[in-house]
Amino acid sequence: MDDYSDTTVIIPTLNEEASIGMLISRLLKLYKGINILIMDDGSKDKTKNIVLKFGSSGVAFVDRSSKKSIKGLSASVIDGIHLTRTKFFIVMDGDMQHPAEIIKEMVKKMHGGCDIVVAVRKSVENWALYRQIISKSLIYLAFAVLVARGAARTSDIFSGYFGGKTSVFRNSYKSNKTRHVLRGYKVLYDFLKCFKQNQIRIGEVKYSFMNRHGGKSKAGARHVMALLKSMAS
Ligand SMILES: Nc1nc2c(ncn2[C@@H]2O[C@H](COP(=O)(O)OP(=O)(O)OP(=O)(O)O)[C@@H](O)[C@H]2O)c(=O)[nH]1
Ligand SMILES: [Mg+2]
Repeated sequence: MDDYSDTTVIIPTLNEEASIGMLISRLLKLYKGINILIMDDGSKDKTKNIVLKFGSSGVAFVDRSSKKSIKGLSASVIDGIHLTRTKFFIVMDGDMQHPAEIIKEMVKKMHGGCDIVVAVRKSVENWALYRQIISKSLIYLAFAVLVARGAARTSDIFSGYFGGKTSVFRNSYKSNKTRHVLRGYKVLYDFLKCFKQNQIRIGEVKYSFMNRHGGKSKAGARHVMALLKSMAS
């Protein structure tokens, strides 16, 4: 069995009691030595209790609710990247929409020299038509912004499932802090726009996006506004 102790899986959470326990068990079972970092923004359900039951065996829970720092998905991921103690990290959702099985391939690509590895969605199942139209238009616009700036790109610029070399992301953030929309949702996009196209090596792994396993979606109109701000900064 391969050893995954050089990788940390960062999982931002907000009320994910329906799936977080199952997801952590799955990661620990599949990947020997893996580190898991739960970045929680003050879940009001049992998320915290469930995570703490795993003890300190490679699973850490960060309660951001008491912190004065900005709350948000991007803010939580960026904090997680700074708390990561391993050479590599992977960000994934806590609602089982991101299949844990492909982490093996993602880590392989990072070991092979990729600075960033993006899990690329093959299909989005069961999305309402209006959500598909809005999503497609925003993708074209955001992609065009990257092309116009000669910035790095990949076939799924809005993927929430990605990873990379911890040092590469930390250094980029240090030089581009003000370009990150911390309350936003598109943390990968904020990083891509800060790299030049030939500056970094990007790898891709394909997967099918699944429906949420219980819990509620937090995606909404305010995140579209945050994204427009991202494109402009
Ligand atoms: N820490 C933190 N996590 C968040 C926040 N908003 C969402 N999350 C988590 O980020 C992940 C993605 O959020 P989702 O609501 O599933 O977003 P989505 O996958 O685009 O939307 P659905 O397809 O409807 O599930 C989940 O693990 C959420 O619990 C937040 O403000 N802070
Ligand atoms: Mg989700």
